[in-house]
Amino acid sequence: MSNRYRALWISDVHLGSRDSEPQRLADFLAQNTADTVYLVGDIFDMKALSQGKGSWCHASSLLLGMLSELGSNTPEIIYVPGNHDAPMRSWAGKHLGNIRVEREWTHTTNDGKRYWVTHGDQFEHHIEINPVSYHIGDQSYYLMLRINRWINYWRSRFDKPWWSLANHVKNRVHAARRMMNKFEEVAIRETARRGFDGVICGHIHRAGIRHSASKDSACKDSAVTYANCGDWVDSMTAIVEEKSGALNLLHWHRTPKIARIMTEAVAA
Ligand SMILES: [Mn+2]
Repeated sequence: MSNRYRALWISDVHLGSRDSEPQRLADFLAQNTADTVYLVGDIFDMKALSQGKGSWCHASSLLLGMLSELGSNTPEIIYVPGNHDAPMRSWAGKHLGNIRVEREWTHTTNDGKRYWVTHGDQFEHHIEINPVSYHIGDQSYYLMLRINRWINYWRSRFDKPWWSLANHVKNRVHAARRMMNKFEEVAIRETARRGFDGVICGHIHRAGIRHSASKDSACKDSAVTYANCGDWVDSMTAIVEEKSGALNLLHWHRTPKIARIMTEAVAA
Protein backbone atom coordinates (compact mmCIF):
# COMPACT_ATOMS: atom_id res chain seq x y z
CA MET A 1 0.00 0.00 0.00
CA SER A 2 1.39 3.42 -0.86
CA ASN A 3 1.16 6.66 1.09
CA ARG A 4 0.07 9.78 -0.73
CA TYR A 5 1.11 13.21 0.56
CA ARG A 6 0.30 16.72 -0.57
CA ALA A 7 3.97 17.30 -1.33
CA LEU A 8 7.24 15.42 -1.03
CA TRP A 9 10.84 16.71 -1.09
CA ILE A 10 14.02 14.70 -1.68
CA SER A 11 17.56 15.95 -2.21
CA ASP A 12 21.18 14.85 -2.52
CA VAL A 13 20.66 11.56 -4.35
CA HIS A 14 24.09 11.95 -6.05
CA LEU A 15 23.16 9.62 -8.93
CA GLY A 16 26.30 8.64 -10.78
CA SER A 17 28.58 8.75 -7.73
CA ARG A 18 29.81 5.51 -6.19
CA ASP A 19 28.03 6.33 -2.92
CA SER A 20 24.59 6.71 -4.48
CA GLU A 21 21.87 4.29 -3.32
CA PRO A 22 19.34 4.49 -6.19
CA GLN A 23 17.67 1.17 -5.37
CA ARG A 24 16.67 2.45 -1.92
CA LEU A 25 15.08 5.58 -3.39
CA ALA A 26 13.27 3.47 -6.01
CA ASP A 27 11.96 1.32 -3.17
CA PHE A 28 10.83 4.43 -1.25
CA LEU A 29 9.13 6.05 -4.27
CA ALA A 30 7.23 2.83 -4.98
CA GLN A 31 5.47 3.31 -1.64
CA ASN A 32 5.42 7.08 -1.16
CA THR A 33 3.95 9.53 -3.61
CA ALA A 34 2.56 13.08 -3.62
CA ASP A 35 0.59 15.66 -5.62
CA THR A 36 3.83 17.61 -6.03
CA VAL A 37 7.27 16.01 -5.90
CA TYR A 38 10.30 18.27 -5.45
CA LEU A 39 13.85 17.25 -6.36
CA VAL A 40 15.88 19.66 -4.22
CA GLY A 41 19.29 19.48 -5.90
CA ASP A 42 22.35 17.24 -6.19
CA ILE A 43 20.10 14.64 -7.81
CA PHE A 44 22.88 13.87 -10.29
CA ASP A 45 26.51 14.00 -9.30
CA MET A 46 27.85 15.62 -12.46
CA LYS A 47 30.96 16.62 -10.53
CA ALA A 48 31.88 12.97 -9.82
CA LEU A 49 30.98 11.89 -13.37
CA SER A 50 33.04 14.67 -14.99
CA GLN A 51 36.05 13.90 -12.76
CA GLY A 52 35.94 10.26 -13.79
CA LYS A 53 35.03 9.22 -10.22
CA GLY A 54 31.51 8.26 -11.11
CA SER A 55 29.75 5.03 -11.76
CA TRP A 56 26.43 4.65 -13.49
CA CYS A 57 24.77 1.38 -12.49
CA HIS A 58 21.64 -0.39 -13.67
CA ALA A 59 19.75 0.86 -10.60
CA SER A 60 20.51 4.49 -11.57
CA SER A 61 18.83 3.97 -14.95
CA LEU A 62 15.98 2.18 -13.21
CA LEU A 63 15.44 5.15 -10.91
CA LEU A 64 15.51 7.61 -13.82
CA GLY A 65 12.84 5.57 -15.60
CA MET A 66 10.82 5.57 -12.40
CA LEU A 67 11.07 9.36 -12.05
CA SER A 68 9.84 9.94 -15.58
CA GLU A 69 7.01 7.47 -15.03
CA LEU A 70 6.16 9.24 -11.78
CA GLY A 71 5.22 12.26 -13.89
CA SER A 72 2.15 10.50 -15.27
CA ASN A 73 0.73 9.95 -11.75
CA THR A 74 2.03 13.18 -10.22
CA PRO A 75 0.59 16.49 -11.41
CA GLU A 76 3.89 18.23 -10.79
CA ILE A 77 7.57 17.38 -10.44
CA ILE A 78 9.78 20.39 -9.78
CA TYR A 79 13.55 20.04 -9.98
CA VAL A 80 15.66 22.70 -8.25
CA PRO A 81 19.30 21.82 -9.13
CA GLY A 82 22.14 22.03 -6.60
CA ASN A 83 25.91 22.54 -6.84
CA HIS A 84 26.72 18.98 -7.98
CA ASP A 85 24.17 19.25 -10.81
CA ALA A 86 24.66 23.00 -11.36
CA PRO A 87 24.74 22.72 -15.21
CA MET A 88 21.00 21.89 -14.98
CA ARG A 89 20.40 25.39 -13.61
CA SER A 90 20.64 26.74 -17.16
CA TRP A 91 17.41 24.79 -17.84
CA ALA A 92 15.46 26.92 -15.35
CA GLY A 93 11.96 27.67 -16.63
CA LYS A 94 12.06 24.72 -19.07
CA HIS A 95 10.67 21.18 -18.99
CA LEU A 96 12.66 17.94 -19.11
CA GLY A 97 9.88 15.59 -20.12
CA ASN A 98 7.50 15.64 -17.16
CA ILE A 99 9.95 17.48 -14.93
CA ARG A 100 9.93 21.25 -14.60
CA VAL A 101 13.35 22.79 -13.83
CA GLU A 102 13.49 25.91 -11.65
CA ARG A 103 16.37 27.81 -9.97
CA GLU A 104 14.29 28.07 -6.76
CA TRP A 105 10.59 27.80 -5.94
CA THR A 106 7.91 28.96 -3.49
CA HIS A 107 5.66 26.24 -2.10
CA THR A 108 2.41 27.16 -0.32
CA THR A 109 1.17 24.57 2.17
CA ASN A 110 -2.49 23.73 2.78
CA ASP A 111 -2.49 25.99 5.85
CA GLY A 112 -1.24 28.92 3.78
CA LYS A 113 2.43 28.97 4.80
CA ARG A 114 4.98 30.01 2.17
CA TYR A 115 8.15 27.92 1.95
CA TRP A 116 11.27 28.81 0.01
CA VAL A 117 12.54 25.70 -1.84
CA THR A 118 16.26 25.93 -2.59
CA HIS A 119 19.21 23.50 -2.54
CA GLY A 120 21.06 25.74 -0.08
CA ASP A 121 24.69 25.75 -1.27
CA GLN A 122 24.54 29.58 -1.39
CA PHE A 123 24.24 29.67 2.44
CA GLU A 124 27.69 28.14 2.65
CA HIS A 125 29.23 31.32 1.22
CA HIS A 126 28.33 33.11 4.45
CA ILE A 127 30.26 30.59 6.55
CA GLU A 128 34.00 30.92 6.97
CA ILE A 129 35.57 27.52 6.35
CA ASN A 130 39.24 26.73 6.43
CA PRO A 131 39.76 25.17 2.95
CA VAL A 132 42.19 22.56 4.35
CA SER A 133 39.79 21.27 6.99
CA TYR A 134 36.96 21.39 4.43
CA HIS A 135 38.94 19.16 2.06
CA ILE A 136 39.88 16.73 4.86
CA GLY A 137 36.25 16.69 6.01
CA ASP A 138 35.12 15.90 2.48
CA GLN A 139 37.64 13.09 2.01
CA SER A 140 36.95 11.45 5.38
CA TYR A 141 33.20 11.69 4.74
CA TYR A 142 33.56 9.63 1.55
CA LEU A 143 35.90 7.18 3.26
CA MET A 144 33.31 6.81 6.03
CA LEU A 145 30.59 6.07 3.45
CA ARG A 146 32.74 3.28 2.06
CA ILE A 147 33.26 1.75 5.51
CA ASN A 148 29.56 2.19 6.16
CA ARG A 149 28.65 0.20 3.04
CA TRP A 150 30.85 -2.62 4.24
CA ILE A 151 29.29 -2.58 7.75
CA ASN A 152 25.81 -2.60 6.25
CA TYR A 153 26.64 -5.46 3.93
CA TRP A 154 27.34 -7.58 7.02
CA ARG A 155 24.36 -6.18 8.92
CA SER A 156 22.10 -7.18 6.02
CA ARG A 157 23.41 -10.74 6.19
CA PHE A 158 22.10 -10.86 9.75
CA ASP A 159 18.86 -9.08 8.73
CA LYS A 160 19.75 -5.97 10.72
CA PRO A 161 18.40 -2.62 9.46
CA TRP A 162 20.53 0.01 7.73
CA TRP A 163 22.74 2.03 10.06
CA SER A 164 24.55 5.27 9.29
CA LEU A 165 28.12 5.56 10.54
CA ALA A 166 28.56 8.98 8.93
CA ASN A 167 25.58 10.37 10.84
CA HIS A 168 26.81 8.81 14.04
CA VAL A 169 30.24 10.41 13.67
CA LYS A 170 29.04 13.70 12.16
CA ASN A 171 26.91 14.48 15.18
CA ARG A 172 29.84 13.83 17.48
CA VAL A 173 32.57 15.68 15.66
CA HIS A 174 32.51 19.16 17.06
CA ALA A 175 33.77 21.09 14.02
CA ALA A 176 31.34 19.41 11.63
CA ARG A 177 28.46 20.01 13.99
CA ARG A 178 29.40 23.67 14.40
CA MET A 179 29.54 24.15 10.63
CA MET A 180 26.13 22.56 10.11
CA ASN A 181 24.61 24.62 12.93
CA LYS A 182 26.03 27.73 11.30
CA PHE A 183 24.53 26.68 7.96
CA GLU A 184 21.10 26.33 9.61
CA GLU A 185 21.46 29.74 11.27
CA VAL A 186 22.36 31.43 7.97
CA ALA A 187 19.46 29.69 6.20
CA ILE A 188 16.98 30.76 8.89
CA ARG A 189 18.21 34.37 8.88
CA GLU A 190 18.04 34.62 5.08
CA THR A 191 14.56 33.01 5.00
CA ALA A 192 13.23 35.51 7.57
CA ARG A 193 14.84 38.40 5.69
CA ARG A 194 13.04 37.35 2.51
CA GLY A 195 9.72 37.14 4.35
CA PHE A 196 9.09 33.40 3.95
CA ASP A 197 7.51 31.26 6.69
CA GLY A 198 10.11 28.59 6.14
CA VAL A 199 12.80 27.06 3.99
CA ILE A 200 13.11 23.54 2.54
CA CYS A 201 16.65 22.73 1.47
CA GLY A 202 19.34 20.02 1.36
CA HIS A 203 23.09 20.22 0.73
CA ILE A 204 24.59 19.46 4.18
CA HIS A 205 23.26 15.87 4.36
CA ARG A 206 21.73 16.40 7.80
CA ALA A 207 17.98 15.91 7.82
CA GLY A 208 15.76 17.73 10.27
CA ILE A 209 12.86 20.07 10.88
CA ARG A 210 13.39 22.92 13.28
CA HIS A 211 11.24 25.89 14.26
CA SER A 212 13.16 28.95 15.18
CA ALA A 213 12.65 32.62 15.93
CA SER A 214 15.12 34.53 13.80
CA LYS A 215 17.93 36.29 15.65
CA ASP A 216 18.00 39.00 13.04
CA SER A 217 17.09 42.27 14.76
CA ALA A 218 15.24 43.56 11.68
CA CYS A 219 12.74 40.69 11.89
CA LYS A 220 13.06 39.68 15.53
CA ASP A 221 9.63 38.15 15.94
CA SER A 222 9.41 36.18 12.74
CA ALA A 223 9.34 32.47 13.48
CA VAL A 224 10.84 30.46 10.66
CA THR A 225 10.67 26.73 9.93
CA TYR A 226 13.89 25.16 8.71
CA ALA A 227 13.47 21.79 6.97
CA ASN A 228 16.36 19.84 5.51
CA CYS A 229 15.64 16.77 3.32
CA GLY A 230 18.87 14.99 4.31
CA ASP A 231 20.13 12.71 1.53
CA TRP A 232 19.92 9.35 -0.27
CA VAL A 233 23.58 8.55 0.19
CA ASP A 234 23.40 7.61 3.79
CA SER A 235 20.52 9.05 5.81
CA MET A 236 17.67 7.98 3.41
CA THR A 237 15.22 10.70 4.40
CA ALA A 238 12.49 12.85 2.84
CA ILE A 239 10.31 15.77 3.91
CA VAL A 240 6.56 15.44 3.30
CA GLU A 241 3.57 17.75 3.64
CA GLU A 242 0.57 16.09 5.29
CA LYS A 243 -3.00 16.98 4.24
CA SER A 244 -3.17 19.41 7.19
CA GLY A 245 -0.24 21.40 5.84
CA ALA A 246 2.17 20.16 8.53
CA LEU A 247 5.66 19.11 7.48
CA ASN A 248 7.11 15.76 8.53
CA LEU A 249 10.44 14.02 8.18
CA LEU A 250 10.39 10.42 6.91
CA HIS A 251 13.22 7.96 7.54
CA TRP A 252 13.47 5.08 5.11
CA HIS A 253 15.31 2.34 6.94
CA ARG A 254 14.77 -0.96 5.23
CA THR A 255 17.17 -3.85 5.33
CA PRO A 256 19.34 -3.85 2.20
CA LYS A 257 18.07 -7.34 1.47
CA ILE A 258 14.44 -6.21 1.17
CA ALA A 259 15.48 -3.25 -0.99
CA ARG A 260 17.38 -5.58 -3.29
CA ILE A 261 14.49 -8.03 -3.62
CA MET A 262 12.15 -5.13 -4.47
CA THR A 263 14.52 -3.74 -7.10
CA GLU A 264 14.79 -7.14 -8.71
CA ALA A 265 11.00 -7.44 -8.68
CA VAL A 266 10.67 -4.05 -10.43
CA ALA A 267 13.31 -5.05 -12.99
CA ALA A 268 11.68 -8.41 -13.71
MN1 LIG B 1 25.03 20.20 -2.47
